[in-house]
Amino acid sequence: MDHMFNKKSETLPRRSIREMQGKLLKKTVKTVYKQVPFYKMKCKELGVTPDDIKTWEDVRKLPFTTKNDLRENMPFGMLAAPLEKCVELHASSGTTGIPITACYTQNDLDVWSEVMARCLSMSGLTKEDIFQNPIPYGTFTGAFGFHYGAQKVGALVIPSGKGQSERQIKLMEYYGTTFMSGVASYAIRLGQVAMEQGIDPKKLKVRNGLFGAEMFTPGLKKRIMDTWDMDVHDIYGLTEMCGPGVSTDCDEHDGLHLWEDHFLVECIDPKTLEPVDVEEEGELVISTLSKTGMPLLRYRTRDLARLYDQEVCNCGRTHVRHSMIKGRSDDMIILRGTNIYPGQIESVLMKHESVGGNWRMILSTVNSLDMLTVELESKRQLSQIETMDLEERLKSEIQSVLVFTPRIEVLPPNTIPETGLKAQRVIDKRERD
Ligand code: DLL
Repeated sequence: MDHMFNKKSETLPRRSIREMQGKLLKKTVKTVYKQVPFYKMKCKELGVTPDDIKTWEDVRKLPFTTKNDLRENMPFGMLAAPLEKCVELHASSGTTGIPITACYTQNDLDVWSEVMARCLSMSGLTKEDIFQNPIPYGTFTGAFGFHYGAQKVGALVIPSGKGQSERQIKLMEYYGTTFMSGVASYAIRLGQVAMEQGIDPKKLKVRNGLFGAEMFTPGLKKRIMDTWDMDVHDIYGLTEMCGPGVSTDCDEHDGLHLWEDHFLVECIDPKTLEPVDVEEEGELVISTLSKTGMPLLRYRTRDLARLYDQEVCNCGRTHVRHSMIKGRSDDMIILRGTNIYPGQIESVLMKHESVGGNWRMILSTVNSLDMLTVELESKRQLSQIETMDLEERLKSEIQSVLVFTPRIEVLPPNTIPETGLKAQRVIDKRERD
């Protein structure tokens, strides 16, 4: 059963949430207008001043912020507080160019711990839990966010870091870990490593897990639940906002509650930049309402999701829910004129009991034509006949989704190389003109 860490805030009447958002937004705009040259310039271009912001709906008068805007002002140009007020720095993994750097004031760390404590409690964490945190401690926000939040709940935190998977399993066995955090694909990897060591993950004491940081279909979620015999919750967040802690799904498992007393979310059509209708898919755009280190206005996350109608959820929380993240708008691949999201492939793969959790798509050019090869690990070593049978079935099922036939390669367990923090689902080797 989930538990509310901060019942008063989590069940605020909607009207109070909206009033609060209006006030906090106005305060944030006032600060960035004064302290951040980038925002002063952008607001002037649009002819908007802090006095124009009266209610939450006035957010639409404000300028957007893109990842590129951040890059151009990195590392410290977007700060609204002087560096001497900042006490911690985090940065995104920066696979493409300049890392996005965020500096936190003590206030920001307090807010982060609070929203993480809410997310963790919502996923079942209590002070009786032994909480293992198999995420690298470093500039990536993951480990510290979970660490601060779990301590705030009062759980016993094992800061095990990432890597050394055999050791992670030993720690779980030795200390009797009951709750695990992490990057979704790593939970699968750990399960396999346990089995290779002759330990059935189900026999360990881990009963709850909170995972995120990457695309994570219901199929993969179920796979983790079955492997570990645990309940799994999904947590969303990004370095620009705080790191993990923006939203999580409650026990209803019907959307992720986004903490509206700290974040103001919109859902827009990435082409027209206009709001989409309720329940319609669009890009999440988020403004921070309580940050003092690097507050952001209308940050374009590039993450695609749907915002649900704002009725009260059965769990009692009043904060808006969004669907799981379908993927990033820049994850979409165009292959022979067809738009593909990696999630579509994952959904097909995870329906098959004999498919393991690790997989990737390799795009190549053969005779001037785009080619898709889906590489996947089987859960256990398969015979030649079983392999051929699985390949044939996957070929036709994926073809019915994509309209053309991919090549399928079934590999033995644990053969797809680890790619660092997050799984790399797409490898594009296509020749460009
Ligand atoms: O990944 C923060 C985080 C750490 C979230 C641990 C959850 C757990 P970044 O490295 O800045 O921060 O990457 C943020 O990851 O814009 C999404 O595209 C993706 N992402 C994060 N959580 C989810 C999720 C962390 N639950 C980017 N589902 C975001 C799908 C997610 N994608």
